[in-house]
Amino acid sequence: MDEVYDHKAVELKWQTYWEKSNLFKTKEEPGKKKYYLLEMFPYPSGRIHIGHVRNYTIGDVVARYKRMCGFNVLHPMGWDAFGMPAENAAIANRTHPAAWTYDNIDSMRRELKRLGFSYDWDREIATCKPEYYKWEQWLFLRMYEKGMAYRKEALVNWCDSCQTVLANEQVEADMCWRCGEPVRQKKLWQWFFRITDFAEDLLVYCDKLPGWPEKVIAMQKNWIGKSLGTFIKFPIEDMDEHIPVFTTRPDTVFGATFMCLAPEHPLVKKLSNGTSYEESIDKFIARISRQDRSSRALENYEKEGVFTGAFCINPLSGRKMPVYTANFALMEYGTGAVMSVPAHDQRDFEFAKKYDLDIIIVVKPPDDDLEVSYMTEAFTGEGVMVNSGDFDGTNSRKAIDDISSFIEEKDLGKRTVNFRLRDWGISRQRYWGAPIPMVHCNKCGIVPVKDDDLPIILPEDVDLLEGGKSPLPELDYYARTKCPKCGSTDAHRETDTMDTFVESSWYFERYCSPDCSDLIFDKDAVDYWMPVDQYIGGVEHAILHLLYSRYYTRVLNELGLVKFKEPFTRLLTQGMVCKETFTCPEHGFLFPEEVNDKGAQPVCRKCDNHIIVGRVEKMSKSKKNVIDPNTLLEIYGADTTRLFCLFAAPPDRDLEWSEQGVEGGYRFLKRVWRIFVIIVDLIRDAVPFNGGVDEIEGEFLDLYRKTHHTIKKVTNDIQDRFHFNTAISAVMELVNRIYAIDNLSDKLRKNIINTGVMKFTLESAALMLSPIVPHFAEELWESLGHEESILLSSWPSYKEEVLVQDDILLVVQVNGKLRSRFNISKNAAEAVIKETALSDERVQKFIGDKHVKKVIIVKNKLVNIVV
Ligand code: ANZ
Ligand code: ZN
Repeated sequence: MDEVYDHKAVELKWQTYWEKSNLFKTKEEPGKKKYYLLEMFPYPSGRIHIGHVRNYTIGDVVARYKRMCGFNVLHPMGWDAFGMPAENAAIANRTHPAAWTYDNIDSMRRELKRLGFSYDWDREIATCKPEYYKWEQWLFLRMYEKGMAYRKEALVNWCDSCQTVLANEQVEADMCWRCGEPVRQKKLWQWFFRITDFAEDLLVYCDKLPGWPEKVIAMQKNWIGKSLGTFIKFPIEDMDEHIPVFTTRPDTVFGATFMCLAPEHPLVKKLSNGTSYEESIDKFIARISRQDRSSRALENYEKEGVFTGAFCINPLSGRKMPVYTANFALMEYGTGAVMSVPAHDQRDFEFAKKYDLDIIIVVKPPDDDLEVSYMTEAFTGEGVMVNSGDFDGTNSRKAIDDISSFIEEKDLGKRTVNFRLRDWGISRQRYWGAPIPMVHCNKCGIVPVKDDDLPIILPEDVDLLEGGKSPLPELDYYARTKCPKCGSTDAHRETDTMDTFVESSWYFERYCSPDCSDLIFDKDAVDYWMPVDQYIGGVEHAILHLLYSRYYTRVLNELGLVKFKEPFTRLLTQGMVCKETFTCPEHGFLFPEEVNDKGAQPVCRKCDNHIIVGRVEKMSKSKKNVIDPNTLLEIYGADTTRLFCLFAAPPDRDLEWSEQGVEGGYRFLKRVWRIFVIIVDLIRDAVPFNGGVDEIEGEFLDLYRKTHHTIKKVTNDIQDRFHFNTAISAVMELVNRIYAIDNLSDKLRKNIINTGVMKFTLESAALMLSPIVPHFAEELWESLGHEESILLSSWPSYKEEVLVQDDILLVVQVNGKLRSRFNISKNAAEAVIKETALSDERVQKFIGDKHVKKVIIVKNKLVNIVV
């Protein structure tokens, strides 16, 4: 063992060793318990960022830990490699998306390897490879056969000046992110997956996922959005037609004073056609079509509308209600029509105030005399029915039921269930994605590609067009094809590609048999490994990715390809990595090197103005507070970087970046290294002590007990709870205990049992550290005389009977004043008591940098520190 800890040498040595000895290779071992640990695979954007490092470190600790506990662990890594950033980068840098992507994959793979993650790299997949997306196309064909994939006309964000479809993220305040021109909604024929068929099942199973964070479950439920309500038909005046509405508040029907249709509602044009309202309606529709549909429904979005000129009749009150079209009515929800009850719905209230429409109270708050004239907002609570004919006087909650029954009896409508969830639109008018395996034939219509012709390979020999417009429709050699059914040449390929969320909805199954070439995956392998036991990733994927994955698994299940419905048994969403930002009132965000750090208040180098500091924010380039993991790897190495990510916060919480924290981690490793250097030669040949407590005494008994305690605590903290931070603290304490023994070398030389205890303690420490700082631990392990990798050892175990001891409570005084207290073994040596008292955090605060003159120990009672 070298005198000093040289992280570069140590890490290189063990990474090379692991690779050579194929230690991370996994295969199915029937009869052995499996554990599938998966972290969300990255988009190959170019470099690993600190968020990845944190995510993958957490996963790696669990993978290594489970392995030491005897599980057969699957821990794969790959690349979510299709998607728009590759296209944009390719246009900006004049390269090809494929070249850009594969380059990035190479450099990111190198970075991940430098971090020492225990991936089985033989299972690496990249979703942009034909071997991968061939099976996605194959599955698409199966879904098409079953009616699970279908085509319909739907709205997209469209930029006229770029002549292209925009993703929601590319629309900024209703404008195109590239050219700044207004975006409009345009109807295009597109492909959909019928996820709504599983809405109820996806919802029901939300309650069967105890291993998921509650907040994620809540978000999923909310997204699926099941509402129990009633359809009610409102006849249109002078027309043999009615407007159906969906309402969750049938108790308020008598208070409905006007009707709001979504601008896209077919009746809007029909009602206004040829009337004097036509022009204003058309203008309104055109304008609203430029508003982002998802924000239109938001509470604080300005509500606006226009009168169509038509009226409908309230079927219960008989009242004539003007029909409006309004931006807050959404075509995709319910029936696209809202019976507006301004007294009891806030949006309707604001709308009625703005356009001076009637407000009628039909639910009265129990102990308040509500009056329209002084209402400042809608009353949305429960109450007593008024102005509602025969229903007056009843409780409004009960009236929901009564009025629904009445409506059904009179055949005016029907109780119903409505979901917010929409079918999944998977068409992208983009180049860098998996081609949809369909052909449009002018004779036969839509014809699926034959299985034998798969994969439909995305052509790589293309020039990308400015603005992001897909080159595929213009690419004759690709787009023109023969009809698979009638052979006609009057046919062309579907040139839309699939949403990249499709690739990430089944990659975890593919990992089980990544090279399988005759099937989507090997069924036995999937049966053995799936479902994923622990999935780890960012909370930004709490809704879509996870919901789509759950849906896709149901599709596979329905097609008889897998036996389960839920892909992820347990889910951990890790917190963000945050860092302080520096802002100068004049120069905005500053890089650390632009800050003059002298004095109490940091100052901007550019203007000498004071700086507002202290805001901790998520890392982002624009805030100039990003940490490049490569810098860390260079200065401190992988083990310290990993240690910091785990030590600074529990995994599900945000982590605040701190230079001192990293330094502290590095110091701890050096401290462990030093104690090994000092004593390892004395204990290398010893047999780890494993006997009863009667055979040892004094500080070695205390150390032996402490080691068992530490093993218990670290095991409990890592297992299930993943509290790596407290686990690491426990090991730190154990190391402190070793340092507290005076004349340690002498005591080891003199007593053979002591060397056995020490060997046990050091081995346990190395084993417990090994999932966290694996290279470092391998080196310790080797220094202890082991010839095999520490990875092949078992997780240490503790004995309950060793733990039992009579603890006593000692109080600590500083200069006679009570400052702290702690528990310690009755037999603890004086040196141990002294060390524990001095290293106590609260005590340290009172010592500060004063000189410690004397430490007086009153047996079994107190410690007094004189400074
Ligand atoms: C009358 C009413 C009175 C309503 C009242 C609410 C309160 P949830 O619960 O989220 O399912 N609504 C129906 N279709 C709509 C559409 N296409 N666009 C916008 N809003 C629509 O919401 C159901 C309620 O949302 C429905 O109940 C309807 O307004 C509105 F005091 O009907 B309610
Ligand atoms: Zn044909």
